Amino acid sequence: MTDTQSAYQPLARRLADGGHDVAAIERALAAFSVETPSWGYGDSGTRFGVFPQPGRPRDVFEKIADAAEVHRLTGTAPAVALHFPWDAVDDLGELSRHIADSGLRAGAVNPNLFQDPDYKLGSVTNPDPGIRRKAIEHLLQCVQIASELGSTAQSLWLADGTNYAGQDDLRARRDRLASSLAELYGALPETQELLVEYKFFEPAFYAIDIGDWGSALLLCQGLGPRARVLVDLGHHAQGVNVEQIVAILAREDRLGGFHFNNRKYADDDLIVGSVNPLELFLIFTELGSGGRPIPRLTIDQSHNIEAKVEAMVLSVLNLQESYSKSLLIDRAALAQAQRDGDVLRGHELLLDAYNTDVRPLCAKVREELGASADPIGDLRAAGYAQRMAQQRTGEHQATAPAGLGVIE
Ligand code: RM4
Ligand code: MN
Ligand code: MN
Repeated sequence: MTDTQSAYQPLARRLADGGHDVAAIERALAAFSVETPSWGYGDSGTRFGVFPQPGRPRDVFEKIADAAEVHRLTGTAPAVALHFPWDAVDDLGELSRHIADSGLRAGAVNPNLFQDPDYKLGSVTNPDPGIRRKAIEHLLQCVQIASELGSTAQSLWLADGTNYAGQDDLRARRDRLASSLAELYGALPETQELLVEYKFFEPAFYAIDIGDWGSALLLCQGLGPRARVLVDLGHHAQGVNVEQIVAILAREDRLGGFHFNNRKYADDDLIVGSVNPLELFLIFTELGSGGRPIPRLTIDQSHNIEAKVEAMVLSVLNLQESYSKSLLIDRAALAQAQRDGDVLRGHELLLDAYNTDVRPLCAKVREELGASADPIGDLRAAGYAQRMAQQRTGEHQATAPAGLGVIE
């Protein structure tokens, strides 16, 4: 018996004895998929400095190679989200072929409206119509890029906002925002959706133009059915109940997906599940209630001091494990406890699932997908990071500047 089987069999038996349909759980796990971000493989740091890692990718093609390694090991990360102009290339056809040849597909396209000096007072909300036009043209160009890459989403986060009361008219900014996004939405082909991401702070200090899920939702409702809200786990005030936001958005059919990461203090972009694994499980618990398909799940992290590919593998594993725990919830018993008004029975049922060690189950499913039972062990044993450090020397294409780890 292999190691995987000897740990798996008692778990599978226990689950089956407890009334679980183990085969159905495994099918759901095998279908689970996550997008990893091209920008999570490249240079990043804090506003105080960047620590370049040997072996980090020099361009988008090498970022795709790292993403392919993560998928090879986990079997669960078949798509890579892209960021423009960071990932701009001369020949999109070549990029598209490289993505496909690497066994991947293009994930969401993320326009970048936060670095050009013209956007100092805002991009699509800017009081200057010429600058608004420039921002809208970038968004329209990203729609084209997504079409050429076969991507099915625009994923938009704006840094727009004001620093002082009186700096600009808040309602006029909202009008400009709504009409700019309406132009973008009008240009979206049927095959693409628009994800609108909110964040309550940074980089503006007074009024953020899309600061919370409610203002994102209102925009989406004004745009049309293919506009949905994207929840980034680092973009709320401390203590906010993110899983409740998930429930509310899902009920309105406006939950577009996630940017997964974890934080201790602000938008720290640490490895998902590393700080608050219970919150992550409760988010998956909400996703599994109500019978809607799982929305787009993307990692949005900044690996400043940790080994980048290993960090991404660990993130995918944390997501896979958290999701599989949510599949173990006895939903019928939970509904009964809720009908009975039995406060702690429902809570215990969640904890039963959360406290199950699902690692053998995930390992078995990964093996069946042709991936690895022990992805981190295999990554280290194969010396991927060392090999890349030898191969990837010389010039690096500029991407995220110093400071992005904090401002994002
Ligand atoms: C933002 C936000 C976006 C990400 C950029 C890099 O804060 O989280 O999703 O695309 O940073
Ligand atoms: Mn994000
Ligand atoms: Mn962020």
